[in-house]
Formats: sequence, C-alpha cells, structure tokens
Amino acid sequence: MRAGWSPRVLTLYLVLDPDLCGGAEGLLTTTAQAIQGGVTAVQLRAPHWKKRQLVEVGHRLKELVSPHRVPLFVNDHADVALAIDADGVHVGQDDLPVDVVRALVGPQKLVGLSTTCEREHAAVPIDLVDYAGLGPVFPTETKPDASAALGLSVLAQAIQRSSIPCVAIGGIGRGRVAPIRAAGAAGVAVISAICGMENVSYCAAQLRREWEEGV
Ligand code: TZP
Repeated sequence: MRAGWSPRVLTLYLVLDPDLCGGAEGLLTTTAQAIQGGVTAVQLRAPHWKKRQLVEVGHRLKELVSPHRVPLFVNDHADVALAIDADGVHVGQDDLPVDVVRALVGPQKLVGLSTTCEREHAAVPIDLVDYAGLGPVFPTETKPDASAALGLSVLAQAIQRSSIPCVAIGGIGRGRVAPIRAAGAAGVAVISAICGMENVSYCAAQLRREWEEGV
C-alpha cells in the first residue's frame, strides 16, 4: 500500500471499539456497514484483547476491507500488523519508538503516530511516519485517559506548522467535520460517531458527506 499512497485514504478513518460494537462479530458488521457508508480507513483498536484474538479478528477484517481498497491499520502492535498483513500500524507516544516500528514493519507499511499537543505534533519524524493523529480536539468520553481537548484553533496552528498529514480525533461527530477540514486536516478519526450507532452506514455517510461538501 505505501508506495504511492494518498493521504486521501485518511478522510474518514474509523477506529473500532469492540465494546461499543458488541464484540468481535460486531466489529466485523460495523466495519462492513461503515465501508458502505463511505469510511476510507479502518483501525483495529482493542486495548484489552490478547494478541491471539487480535490476529484472529484481524485476518477477518483484512479479508473484509481488502476488496474495497480500504486500508486496515492495527493499533499499537507492529507484530500483529505484520501477522495479518495489515496496511499499516498506528502507535502512541508510549509505544515502541517509531524508528523501531519502521524497522520492524519495513518501508511498505503505513505508520501513524498519535500526538496530543502542538509540541508532539511538531516533533513527528516525517521520514519515518506517514501521518499523525492529533487530539482529542473536542472532549470525549470514549478515551477516559485522554488529555485535555485542544480546540480548533490549536489544531489549525499545529497543522500549519507541520507538513505531516494530520488526522484529527476526539469528540468528532456531525457538525464538527467541516470545521476540521477547514483547519487543514487530512481527515477525521471517529469512534463513537459510528461504533454502536443504530444505523452505522447512514452515520458514516453523513460524516463523509460533510467532509466532501464542507458543510
Ligand atoms: N485518542 C484520542 S481521543 C480518542 C482516541 C483513541 C477517542 C476518540 O473517540 P470518539 O468517540 O471519536 O471521541
């Protein structure tokens, strides 16, 4: 995936939450419906799962997303990403350092790095990392240990000061997508705006439409 990849795939980035989706089977149905609605990237994020389960479900997710050319990322675990031949891996500031991650996964996988403030965002090594997550932009209940919300103006400033494609995350739902695009983000990452919603494909389609139409 990496050679010639386009940051356009970051447009509507679904981060899966097995609790909100109702377990492993729920992750799969949510993913299928969200892709129908227009999600452009999917991340397997299950901090409480053992690696065996990540690999088992990851294989099924990969089979599901591949025909749609939607890239699959694995949160935190470079070894799981390799085991399921995911398109990329997404790590946080306290995970393996990105030079180690890049050495492990090689040049063809996408590598994303979470950042929580302007300083971390400015420090992302653009030779090793393909995109940065930045947030939470708005308050969120989905990640109880998230740092303070940054707000739109800090987001815009951080994006302006860095050349790394930026995916905004945290508290993003309808009405907040267009301002984030206007702030210069390459995309929005969402959990609760899609996972656990009654009509997943409709919710995804609404977010995608807001991104494309800018209103
Ligand atoms: N990282 C920063 S905020 C967050 C993560 C994983 C949670 C985002 O969830 P939601 O439901 O889209 O606010």
